[in-house]
Formats: sequence, structure tokens, C-alpha cells
Amino acid sequence: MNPLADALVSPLSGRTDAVLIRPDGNTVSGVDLFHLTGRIANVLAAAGVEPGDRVAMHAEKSVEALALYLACLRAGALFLPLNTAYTTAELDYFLDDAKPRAAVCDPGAETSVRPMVEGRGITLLTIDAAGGGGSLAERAAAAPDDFATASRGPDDLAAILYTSGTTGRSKGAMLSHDNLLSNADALVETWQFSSGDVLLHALPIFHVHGLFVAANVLLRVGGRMIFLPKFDLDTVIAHLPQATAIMGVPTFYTRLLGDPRFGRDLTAHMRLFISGSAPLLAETHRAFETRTGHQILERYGMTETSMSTSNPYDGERRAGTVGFPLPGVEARIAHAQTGAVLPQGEIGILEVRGPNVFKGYWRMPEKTSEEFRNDGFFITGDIAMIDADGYVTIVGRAKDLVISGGYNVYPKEVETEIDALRGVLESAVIGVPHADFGEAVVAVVVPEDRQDLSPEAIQSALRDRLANYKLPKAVEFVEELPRNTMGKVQKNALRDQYKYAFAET
Ligand code: MLC
Ligand code: AMP
Repeated sequence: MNPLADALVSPLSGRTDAVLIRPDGNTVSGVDLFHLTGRIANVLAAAGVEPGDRVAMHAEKSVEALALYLACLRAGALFLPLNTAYTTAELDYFLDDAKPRAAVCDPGAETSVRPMVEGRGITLLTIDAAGGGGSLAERAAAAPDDFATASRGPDDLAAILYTSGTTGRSKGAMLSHDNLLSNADALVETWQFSSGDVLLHALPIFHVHGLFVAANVLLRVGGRMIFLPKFDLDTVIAHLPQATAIMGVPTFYTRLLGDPRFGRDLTAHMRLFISGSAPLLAETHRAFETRTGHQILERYGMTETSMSTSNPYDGERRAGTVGFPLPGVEARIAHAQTGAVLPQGEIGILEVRGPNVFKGYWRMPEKTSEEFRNDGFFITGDIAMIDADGYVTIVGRAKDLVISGGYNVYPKEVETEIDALRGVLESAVIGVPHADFGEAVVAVVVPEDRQDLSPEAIQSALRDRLANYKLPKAVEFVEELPRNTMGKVQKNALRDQYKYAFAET
């Protein structure tokens, strides 16, 4: 038994039809994908990967990269995908913390990654963006198709996905076979996916959204995916006529709405538009319905929980809400300080419990226990309300977090890097409304001496240290930061002061 491999990978062996459609229109059949997973699993095994080992991936999205995930499932290894935007400096932390047996990167990054694997017992393999080049691809081409899938149980781990922490250090969320499979099943049921569906897949596959929500669901039902390397407006519009459904972050939908080609003609055949990872403005929901006649279906989740709530497929998709708890998931609202469960209609911290909730943070037992209540509810850190009809609305975040284009940026991490720069006295990093990304990162900096430092110098110094989406879109110099009587920086005042900086593009 191997719950995820049995449910997602084994059925591919019987499919001669197309499972993946590449951007150029070429297709990959189920049986071909199945054999590719066998060949890659053989390469991993030859590299010493055993069940329970971690396999890190810092490579561009491709059919082969997806096959690497599926090969890890078959090998019983834990898939550890890393955002391709991470810099070398960021990568080092993950390799040190997760101690993977193998790491897969782009051939172009091999020279910079090599020093990080030496002395750590990590085998370094490469795979290029086209999928056919690199040492992993070459070894796989020469490896046998057959691989005896490793035996795994429902509580065995299938993946570790890192999520940044409010205190700086990223935490690896440990996700089990049952976490992921139960969630895929709940989503299939809620969203009525079937083998006839063709998902336009333009999300990255290093996060929960593109990997587990999108790929697991389509593999589970035996559907197809148009597998695009990234969200490119023209390419997405060109492929929409072949799709039945799309999953995206709100930026996908605001960009589509910004294009005059996008309207009823292009979308009449579509079954479903799903949004998540960041708040979808109610006005975007309404504009989308006016333009296309479709209501976007908004859902809510987290790396630690995969998906927890969703608007209904058949019932009212209420703009500004994230719908109801998924089948098998319980949600409640608790008082931020006391943890007391609050009556319906009150605002507090959202807590969830269910088979979707992760097994804890990798090698951080204390951090794990801090984020769970004694009765097993996970404290999400999102501020929410459940109304009389049961709809959940996310009204804010208790955690100091910016979500930009669906990527999380923890201000603390950016502030730490800025404060370490010469000539900086202190800084405060905030999120302000941004017409394209939803929120934009802005750094408010107190320099020691304005003569010696410029906003451009700060931005360029950060470029080597932080992934590009974490870089401040603006750096503002101030004499001092606003503080309350306790000495705490008043970020609300700063957000208010800079809120119009990017409201229109
Ligand atoms: C790119 N840039 C961003 C950015 N993405 N800046 C802020 N926020 C972002 N999200 C910057 C780059 O650094 C670059 O800057 C410039 O924008 C153009 O880069 P690009 O690569 O061409 O951007 P683009 O392809 O347009 O990407 C935008 C995007 C992408 C929105 C399509 O970010 C994206 O695919 N986001 C999806 C994220 C996601 O999958 N989240 C799910 C997390 S799971 P410069 O200065 O270098 O030019 C999760 C759980 C759940 O949250 O509930 O789902
Ligand atoms: P991550 O840790 O990257 O998985 O991000 C999870 C966070 O994204 C959640 O805790 C929420 O703050 C946010 N999020 C995800 N989906 C939604 C949504 N539909 N509306 C508002 N916030 C969301």
C-alpha cells in the first residue's frame, strides 16, 4: 500500500490518452508519464534515496518536474519543493534544515548550489526548464521503466513544504499521505471534478495551490492538465478554449479582466474558475460575473492545512467570503488572547481541525505545539467571522504577513535584512494595496545619515539576499517610525500613510 501513489500514480499506467498537454500542444499520455515516474524513481534509488528521505527540488516547472514529485511518492521519499525565486543565500538554509538525500536544481544553478551540497551528503542532480536536459533527465532516459513502488501508510509523510515564520526562520510543514489524499477527495467532491475536466494549469508547482490543489485533484479524477510554465496572459487566453476549469490567485483574474479579449465568447464553455491563496476583492468577483456571466469560486487554505473552506459549487458563491468548511473539516472562531471559542457572528482567530491538518513543523516540536489547541484545532493566524448561514469571511491577519500575488512575505525577514545593512538605523516593512499583486511590499527606513544611503542602494543590496517577490517595491526614508506608548511600531499608521502608493497601476 502507498495511499498517494496508489490513488494518483498507478492509475496512469492504464491511460493511453493525454494527461498533460505541453504549451506547444504536444501531449504526454498517462502510461508515458507513469513510465517516466518509474525511471526517475530508479535514478533516485540509485542515488541512495530511501523511503523517508527528503528530495529537494529547486527547478523550473515542467512535465518532468511534476514527474519528480510523483516519483518521490513511488519511492516513499518526501518531496520538498522550493520556490524557484529563492536566492542561493535562502537555499542554503533549507538544505541545512531539511537535510535532503538528493537535491534537484536547474543546470544553470549547479555551480552555485554545488558548494552547499558538499559535506552534507546530498546528491545533486539537475533538470532544465524544458525537462529533457540535465543529469536527472539524462540518467532517467537510461533507467528502466519498472519500479516497485515503496510501501507507505496513511500517516507517513509525503512532502515537506516550507512556510516563512513571523519570527524569521522558515518552518517545514510536514504533510502526510492522508492529509493530501483526504483533501484531494474533499475538493473533487466539492468542486465536482471528473475525468472530462481539462485544467488550465498556470500556477507554480512548488506550493500547495499548484501542486496539491491543482495537480492532485486532476490526477485523482483522471482528468487532463494544460501544463503552462507560468501565468502569461496571451498564452492563457490562447489555451482557454481547450480548458474546462482554471485555478488561480486573484492576480490571474484581475489580469484577465484587464484584457479586452476576455469576455463571454472566450469563457462560455468553461465550467469553473477557482480563486485562492490571497483575498479576492468582492469588486473583482462582481466585475468578473458582469463580464463573463461566471461567478468565481473562492476557497481558503494554507500550507499547513491544504484547503479548509470553499464556496459551494451549486449554492450561492458569496463575494468576499471563503464559503464553508470542506467535508470532514471543522472550523471555529476563537478569542485571540484567551482562546475561548466565540459565538457565531463574532470576529476572532480562525481555527481548523480535520484530516487535512498537517503533522507539525519539521524538527520544531515547540513551535508545533504553540500553534495547536489541546483539542487538536490548528490556530491559523487568520482573523475571521462565521455568519449565521455558515459562510466564513477572512477579515484580516493576526500574523504580520504580506501576501503579494499569492506569495507570502514575512516583514520580519525583510526588516532583518534591511537592518543589517550599513547606514540603516531601523526599518518597518508593510503591505499596501497594489492593483496587480493585491498587496505590495514597502519598506519604511530610518537611515543613520541620508547622505550615505539611497533607496536604490537598499533595493540592490537586498537583491542577492531575498527572493525577487520579497523585494520592496518602494523604500521610503523617514526621520523616525511612529510608535505607541509601549514603544511598538504602529504599522497601521504606516499602512495608512502609504496606502495610495500602488492602488492604481
Ligand atoms: C513576480 N514579481 C512579483 C511577484 N511575482 N512581485 C511581487 N509579488 C509577486 N507575486 C516580480 C518579479 O520579481 C519581477 O520584478 C516582476 O514582478 C515580474 O516578474 P515575473 O516573474 O514576470 O512575474 P509574473 O510572471 O507576472 O508573476 C506574477 C504572478 C506570480 C502573480 C503570476 O507571482 C504567480 O504565479 N503567483 C502565484 C503564487 C502561488 O502559486 N501562490 C500559492 C501559494 S499556496 P523585477 O523587479 O525583477 O522586474 C497558498 C495556499 C493557498 O498560499 O491557499 O493556496
Ligand atoms: P501559505 O502559508 O503560503 O499557504 O498562505 C496561507 C495564507 O494565505 C492563509 O493563512 C491566508 O492568510 C491566505 N489565504 C489563502 N487563501 C485565502 C483567501 N481565499 N482569502 C484570504 N486569504 C487567503
